[in-house]
Amino acid sequence: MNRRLLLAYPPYKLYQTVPPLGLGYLASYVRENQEDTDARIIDYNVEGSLSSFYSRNLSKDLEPFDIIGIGFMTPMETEAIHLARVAKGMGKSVLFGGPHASALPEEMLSTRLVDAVVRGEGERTLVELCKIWTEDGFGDLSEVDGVSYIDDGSVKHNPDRSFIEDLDSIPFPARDLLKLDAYLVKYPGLVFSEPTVNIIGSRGCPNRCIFCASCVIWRRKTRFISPENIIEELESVINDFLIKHFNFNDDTFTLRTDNVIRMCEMMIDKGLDVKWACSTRVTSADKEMFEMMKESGCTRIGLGIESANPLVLRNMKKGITVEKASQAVRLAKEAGLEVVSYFLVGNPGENRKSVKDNIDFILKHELDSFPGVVEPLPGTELYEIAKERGWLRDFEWSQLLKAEDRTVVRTEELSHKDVETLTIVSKIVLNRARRGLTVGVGSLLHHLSHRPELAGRILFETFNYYANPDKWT
Ligand code: B12
Ligand code: SF4
Repeated sequence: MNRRLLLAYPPYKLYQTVPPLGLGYLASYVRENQEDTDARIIDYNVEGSLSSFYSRNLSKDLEPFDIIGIGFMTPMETEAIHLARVAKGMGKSVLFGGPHASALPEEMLSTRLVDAVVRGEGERTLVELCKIWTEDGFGDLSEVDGVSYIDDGSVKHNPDRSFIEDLDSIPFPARDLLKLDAYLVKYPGLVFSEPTVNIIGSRGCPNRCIFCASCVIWRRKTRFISPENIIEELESVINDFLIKHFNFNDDTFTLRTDNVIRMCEMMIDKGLDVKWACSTRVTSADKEMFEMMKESGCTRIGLGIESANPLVLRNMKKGITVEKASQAVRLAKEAGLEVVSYFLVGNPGENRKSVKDNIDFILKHELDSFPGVVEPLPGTELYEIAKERGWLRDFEWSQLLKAEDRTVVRTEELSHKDVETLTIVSKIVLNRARRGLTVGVGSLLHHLSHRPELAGRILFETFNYYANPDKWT
């Protein structure tokens, strides 16, 4: 029987966004493996503003479909539930997937708006669900690995779905179902100012950083797409969409140096003439690889450093050292790559001294980085630690990562307000140092007006920093 599947991505208030690749993969996999199912995608991030989502006639969007599959991250929970409520009200079958629902299947099912939560990798599970769908809804869910559902009033969690071993066997994401142009109009200049496509070369990360939720979906197993397959995907994007700028969205793109070097060689040999960027860990920094990357068109690399304090790095189980981070920045810069790095404030062990270490590191290495607050995402070790130690404020999941510099987690030495204040002061100080006095003062005024309740603290800490930076500990 013919089924109509809508994969929907709720809106999220972020200054920039990119197409949801996960939904693109699901759609292409269904298209290839379940011919009687017509899959479509709506990303509400490019369909209007966050507020217009609530006034929009969603029933009109959902009407043509039988199954509504909603993928989302934690800050989008409220909007995902709103969409599910409209869909259920119309008698549709509703599925939740993605990192938030995978971490909290019971909570999601307790809304009674969802037929099943698809945990982890979704392609094969979704195809099986489409197979058992009839006009009466999903049939027997008990045999479908990777789903949680309610049976006879109680929640059932079927065994985890095994991973697709050969990632090359998954068709390229259905970019034809995504309004690629809309992202470029609404969110220009995400990585490059030219039209850019996001792409991945691997799934999963083997590391154990306590704040990271990648493991919720990928369970710390890493699989790689072959360099040949990546090149084929790049060529297909160049041919189909005339786009030659790419941003690799992998957790740790350079985990396999040999794969990266092979991919770069092919890019050069084929004269692809692309520009690209990626993110990785400082532990996989390699001179030869960085040089090849540069030669093949890579202009920018993101490094997850997170902290320049040894104790905080140890506590967050980052598995890197400050020295290694310095070396990676140096190697990347020597190869001619622009370095973007990420720093977090509020992991266990954080105090004034460790925040100052971050500022010193960023200044010493002339990085254009601004620390952000860490948030306890569901399914992470940080959430468990913070809960056990009583470090969490009362909060709703949908609040997380919604507003800049707001956190619900404290540390041994820093209160919630301290974590927020020190993050803001880091930004002011770094703006002043890297971009000049006017920008520094502008940054101070901006934060004072946005956080009037923290104004006294911000002024006090900023004054203290400049009075004697070396004693700001
Ligand atoms: C690239 C990326 C981004 C990009 C692009 C996001 C996008 N629109 O796709 C950018 C930089 C914009 C981004 C932003 C954010 N991100 Co992000 N992001 C990632 C990253 C590194 C890769 C995502 C990806 O493409 N994966 C590849 C595809 C194949 O996997 P997938 O999307 O998970 O989809 C699969 C399954 O989840 C499942 N599935 C997903 N949806 C559905 C729906 C249905 C119906 C079904 C059946 C299955 C299903 O099947 C898919 C195929 O197997 C992940 C980490 C990771 N490794 O997954 C973090 C991650 C998803 N991001 C995260 C977060 C927190 C954010 C932000 C909230 C951060 C912030 N400061 O605001 C924002 C949210 C913005 C937004 N609305 O998009 C967290 C999410 C945790 C959580 N509990 O929500 C992750 C896990 C990072 C982490 N290490 O903790 N992100
Ligand atoms: S290295 Fe990156 S992706 Fe891997 S666990 Fe740590 S933060 Fe997550």
